[in-house]
Amino acid sequence: MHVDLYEKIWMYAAAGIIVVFLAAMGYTTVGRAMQPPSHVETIDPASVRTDEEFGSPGVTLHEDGTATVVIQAFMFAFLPLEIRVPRGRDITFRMTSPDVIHGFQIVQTNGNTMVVPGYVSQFTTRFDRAGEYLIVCNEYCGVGHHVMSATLIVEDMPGPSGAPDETEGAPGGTEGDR
Ligand SMILES: [Cu+2]
Repeated sequence: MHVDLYEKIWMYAAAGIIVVFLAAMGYTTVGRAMQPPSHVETIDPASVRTDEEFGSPGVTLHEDGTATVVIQAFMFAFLPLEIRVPRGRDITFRMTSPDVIHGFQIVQTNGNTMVVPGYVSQFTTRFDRAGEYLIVCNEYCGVGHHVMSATLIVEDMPGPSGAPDETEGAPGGTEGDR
């Protein structure tokens, strides 16, 4: 079958683009550890504000030094507005929405997830650099979308009781985050 030269060029170009897209997905998933929150946990959106866990969002520090952050994402803010977590430890973020779909992105880190009403989004990451990070909503959610932000403060905190602090001796942290 005869295929015109220009037709061939476009066919190869289209196939090449698909290969590039798949390679980019593979690289960000495996190389940069960007994965969608994988577990499925449901919650009634109408009961989020009175829920035992999500009704009182905040940071819980655990005895082993890790922390859990419970967050409510709603039109048009995050609760809590300011989140303080320890540097160099596993931080688990748990969040849900009582209204529409929001995004939760900790700028310049791999902390990024959709927040879908009816579901609990969860991911665990750690921050090696102390300082202030901006959290934004990256899913358009209504007229106040552009003001929907919060602050993450990563700071050195005393290590878990009885165990030596593994982050000691590395002030300022290593470059970038995992
Ligand atoms: Cu939003």
